Amino acid sequence: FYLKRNELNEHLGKDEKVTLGFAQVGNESAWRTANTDSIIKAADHENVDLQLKNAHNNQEKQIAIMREFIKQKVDVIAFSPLVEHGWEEVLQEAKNAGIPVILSDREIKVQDNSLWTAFIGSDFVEEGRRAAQWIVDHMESSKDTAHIIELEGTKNSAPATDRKLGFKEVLENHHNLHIIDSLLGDFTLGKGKEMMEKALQQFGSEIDIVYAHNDDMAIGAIEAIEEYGLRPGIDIKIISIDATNKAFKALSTGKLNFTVECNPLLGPQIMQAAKELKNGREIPMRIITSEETFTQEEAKKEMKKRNY
Ligand code: GZL
Repeated sequence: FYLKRNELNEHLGKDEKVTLGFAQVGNESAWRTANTDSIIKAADHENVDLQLKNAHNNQEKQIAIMREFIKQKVDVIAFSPLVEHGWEEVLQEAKNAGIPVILSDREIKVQDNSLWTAFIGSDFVEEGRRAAQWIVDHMESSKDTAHIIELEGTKNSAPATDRKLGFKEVLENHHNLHIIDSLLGDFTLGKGKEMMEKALQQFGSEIDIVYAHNDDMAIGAIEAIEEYGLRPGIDIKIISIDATNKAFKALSTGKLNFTVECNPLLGPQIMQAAKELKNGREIPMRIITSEETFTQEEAKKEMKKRNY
């Protein structure tokens, strides 16, 4: 009788070394830095041959990197898609080459979901709901109106689309909460600051709350609010998502009011999935990471335990 090589290895309890091509979206935020570190560390720890390339927030570049991996005949491709659309062609090429694809941290919208094998990341709609729920729970009275500025992440990316959706879903039941403007901050501190400056020029002290889709844009908004002469966290409340140490610092100084965690430490799960796929084992289609939320009080305790 004949055992396929990988079955023989499995039988002997020896998995074959995996070559994983990872097309990282960019280095736009502190979250991304922690995510990339986690992937590199986990590959090293799991003895995975990792080829990680950075697409610098450019979809054409990300597709070109994936094509390189197909040419190199890597065992598995993983990527964090910059935006939700435009992946059919390169994913079909990977499928034709027999290379399974893991979606890391961000999902995509394709007609044929057999073009990707697994998604490892968070529920962004829930993150948006949690951000809005904090506002609802902290309004003096449900009669008070609140004017909200939304700083959106990268346009058409899954986190921006879904965090917007989840936030709006909660606001639908609270007509006293109004988003008076949504501006594109592209998940970066610089752009977040620039958009907040614009919002302050237009609305000034009429703004009660800022909802930033990530901590980096929230920090940018804090700088803009201070330069404008108002007190962030007091005159204008600020809520963000990610829970990186930037947020914990701002929470502990009272300049940020709340942050919703989005876990960047996906490396171990990605390596595990890649090894399962390489050795012909099935893996679940969706692996959602667990997450918390942090107030100013909770931040003071939590920040000692975190290293990103
Ligand atoms: C979320 C991730 C987002 C982070 C941002 O999983 O895709 O992209 O929230 C990062 O900080 O830029």
